[in-house]
Amino acid sequence: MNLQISNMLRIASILVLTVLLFTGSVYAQNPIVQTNFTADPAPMVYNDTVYLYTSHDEDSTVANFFTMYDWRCYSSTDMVNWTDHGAVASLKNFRWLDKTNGAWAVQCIERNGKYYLYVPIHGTGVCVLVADSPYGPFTDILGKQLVDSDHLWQDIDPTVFVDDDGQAYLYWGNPSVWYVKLNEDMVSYDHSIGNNGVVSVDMTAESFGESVRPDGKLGTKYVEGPWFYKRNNLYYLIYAANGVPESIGYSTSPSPTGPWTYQGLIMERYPKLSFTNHSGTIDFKGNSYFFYHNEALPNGGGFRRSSCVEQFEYNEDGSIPLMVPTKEGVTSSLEPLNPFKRTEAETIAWSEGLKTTEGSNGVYVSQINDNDYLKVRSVDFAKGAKKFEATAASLAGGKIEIRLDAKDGQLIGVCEITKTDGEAIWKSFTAKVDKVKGVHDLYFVFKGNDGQLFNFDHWKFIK
Ligand code: FUB
Repeated sequence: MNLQISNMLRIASILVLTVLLFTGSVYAQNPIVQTNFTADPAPMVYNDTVYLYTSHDEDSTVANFFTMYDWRCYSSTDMVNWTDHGAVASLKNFRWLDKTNGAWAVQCIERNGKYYLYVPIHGTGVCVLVADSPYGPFTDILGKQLVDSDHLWQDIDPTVFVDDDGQAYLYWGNPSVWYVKLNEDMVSYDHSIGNNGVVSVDMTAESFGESVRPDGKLGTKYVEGPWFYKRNNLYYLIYAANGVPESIGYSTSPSPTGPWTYQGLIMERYPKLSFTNHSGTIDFKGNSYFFYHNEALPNGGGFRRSSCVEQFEYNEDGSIPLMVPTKEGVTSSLEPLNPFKRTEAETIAWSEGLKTTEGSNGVYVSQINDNDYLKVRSVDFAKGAKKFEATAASLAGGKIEIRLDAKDGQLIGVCEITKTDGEAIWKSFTAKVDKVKGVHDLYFVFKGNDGQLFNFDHWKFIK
C-alpha cells in the first residue's frame, strides 16, 4: 500500500473512531471501572491474570485539587470483565506519615514471589510497600521513603522494570526524569552512581522532543507519568507529554539507561481525556494493550478520572501506533467466563448506578437502586443452566432480573431478594432459569421500590 493511501485510511479510521467516541453508538467498555474513579492505571501481568493497580480519585474533591487516599486493585483474565479487589493499600500504611492526602500514581511488580508496590506520596517522595499476594496486605518495611532526594515534590510516578540480567531500575519524576538501580531486595538501591545513587536523565530535545513550556521557554515534551519496560531488546519510556492538557508520547533506547530517542505521540489530546494522562502497556495472551485515563464517567473531571484500555499492535519496527481513545475499548473477550463457578458480583464489564464497598466478606456491590444494572461479558452457559443462586444482604429487598445480551434482552429468570436482618446479613437466594445454552452477555437488572434495595456479594448458575 502506498504511503498516501495508508495515511488516508489512517485518517478515515481516526474520523470513524472519533465519531463513535462522541456519539456513544458502540457498546461502552471504557472506562473499565464505573463503580469508583480510578486514575493512573498500572497493569501487571502475572501468570494468566492482569492485575490493574490504580490510584483513586475520591468522589468528593477537597479544595479543588487531587483528593487521593488509597490505591485500588482490579483483575481480569479476559480483558473485558474486571474484578474489584478494593483498596489494597492506603496512606495509613505509612505510620510515620503525617499526611492524609497525596496517594498518587502507583506501580506494582512481582519478584521472587513478593509483590512490590511503588507509590509516590505527593510532597513526600517515592515509597515502597511489600506483600506476599497481589492483593496485599502490603507492609511498609522501610519506615521512610525509598528514594532519598532533594526534590521530593518532583518525586512522583515511579515505574519499575527488572531486566533480563536481574538488574532492576526505578524511573520517576515530573518534570524531569531520574532513575536509581535497585538492589536485588527491591527496597534499596546502589548509592555509588549519580548523586548519592540518583541519576538525572539528560532532558534533551533529541531524547524527549521539543516543546514550549508554560513560561514560554523551550523545553522537552516530557511532563510526568513514565512507564518503563523492554520489548524485543528495545527499552521504552512512555510518558505524559506536551504540557497540560497532556498527550502521551514515548522514547526508546538500546539500553536501560539511555541514550533515549524521542519517537512521537501515542495519544493526542482529546475532549473527555482529563488534563493529566498516565499510561501503562502490557503484552497479555498474545495481544498488546495500552492503558490511560479519562474523565468520561458521570460526574467525572480532572480530579475524578477513570482508567481505560485499548488493544493495539506494535509496528514491525517496534514503534507504537498513534491511538484514538474509544468508548468501545477492548472489543472481544480472551476467554469465556464459567458461570457455574462462584463469581464475585463485583466482576463487571459494565454497570450503571452501582458502587462497591468493602466489608468483612471482602468487596461487594452496593448502592443498588431500581433499574441499575451490571453486565458480565461472554458467559458460557455450555449445555444449559437450570438454576441461579445469588448471595445478597438486604435492606428493603428487591429483584434481580436475569437477562441475556442487552439490558432489555431475553428474561430468563427473576431472583427475589427478600429482607435479611441487615445490610451485612448475607443469605443465599435462588431462582429457576429458562434453559439457556452457549455464550451470552449476562445482565443483572435490579428492580424494586425507591431507595437502596440490597447488597450483592456473589452468584453462580447450577446445571
Ligand atoms: O494522579 C495524580 C497525578 O496526576 C499523577 O501522579 C500524575 O501522573 C497525574 O496523572
